[in-house]
Amino acid sequence: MNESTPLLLRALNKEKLSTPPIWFMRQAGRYMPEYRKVRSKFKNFMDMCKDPDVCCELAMQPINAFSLDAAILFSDILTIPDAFGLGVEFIENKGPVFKSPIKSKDDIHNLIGFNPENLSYVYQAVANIKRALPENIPLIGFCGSPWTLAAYSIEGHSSKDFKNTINFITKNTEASHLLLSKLTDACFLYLRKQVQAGADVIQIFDSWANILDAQQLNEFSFNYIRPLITALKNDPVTSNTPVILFARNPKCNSKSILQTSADCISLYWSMNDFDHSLAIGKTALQGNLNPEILLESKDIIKKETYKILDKFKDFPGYIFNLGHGLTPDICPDKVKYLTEIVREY
Ligand code: 1CP
Repeated sequence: MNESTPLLLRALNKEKLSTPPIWFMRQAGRYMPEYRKVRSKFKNFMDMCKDPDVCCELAMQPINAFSLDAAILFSDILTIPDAFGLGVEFIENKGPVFKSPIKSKDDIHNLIGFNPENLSYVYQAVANIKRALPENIPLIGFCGSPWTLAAYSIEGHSSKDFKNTINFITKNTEASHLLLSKLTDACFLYLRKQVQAGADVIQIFDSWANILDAQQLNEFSFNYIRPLITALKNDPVTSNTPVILFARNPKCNSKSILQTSADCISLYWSMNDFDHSLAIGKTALQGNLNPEILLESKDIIKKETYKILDKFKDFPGYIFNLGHGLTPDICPDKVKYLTEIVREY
């Protein structure tokens, strides 16, 4: 890759760069006043996600505010369960709530087939964002991991520990595997459509990897992420599209996460025992800064950011990001300051 190739793609190609590319998980969202202004026009969050022009405007907001090195599709991971007819709603201060969550084996057997065309509003948003972006800024498409989508679909809402889901998969293991394979097929078709519409990179969010023990993590999560990535690598449409995997604080050793064959591992902020030496030349790395640091003073932000940059300065293919998403309580000025000090380092 040459000097004119976007920094994000060079890092994903495992090149050592003097300045890392910068983008942030949840870079579009409630912490930005310009987001809140658009959001106030919609009663339902999902209605906003179904408007491709609004999604384009929202995805461009952080690019315009902070000149980041990548845009991410504005949408949500729960579009897939919604397309399976589970009725996803977002309730103020409560988060997602499903009208018809999965309650039994029969619900899984009777699930309607996934039709990727039902999510054409997402691919239209991808195309619009791609058109709005300068040519040198790549667009990241995304989906939730099959496990994380299954957890919301069974629990029916968010939860700290997803106890009902853990009970369900323990009691209904075979049917749970059927659900996970249906979700894996849906994720593949969905991501393929996003790439056809213009996504340059894909990120898979396994946001609830942390609630599984090591054995369950392999059985219910990585066992589906691995074939999903393999299917993407074997399809002519997606074979050249780099895949980033974010797993929230997974209870596994570095080897098993590397065995997913993701092109890049997005490190949660507390994943400090991840063995970088095993990743050299195999995968790029991303993230690792605790987002809560952004609630601190500029001095502390600088000190903690430099610790992360020192840690990855010799790693071939590091992408600067947080160890999880930006939260609504973070001040946009601090986000701007963070991008400046990374580029000055
Ligand atoms: O009322 C509002 O304004 C809704 C807030 C919001 C936003 C801005 C939600 C609801 N989703 C989003 C956008 C979103 N979600 C994006 C695009 C924005 C960007 O990154 O710039 C992305 C990539 C997501 C992905 C997402 N949604 C994840 C994975 C990332 C992560 O943080 O781990 C998850 C778990 C969700 C579910 C979700 N969506 C929204 C909420 C409140 C939740 C629940 C979170 C929980 O269970 O605690």
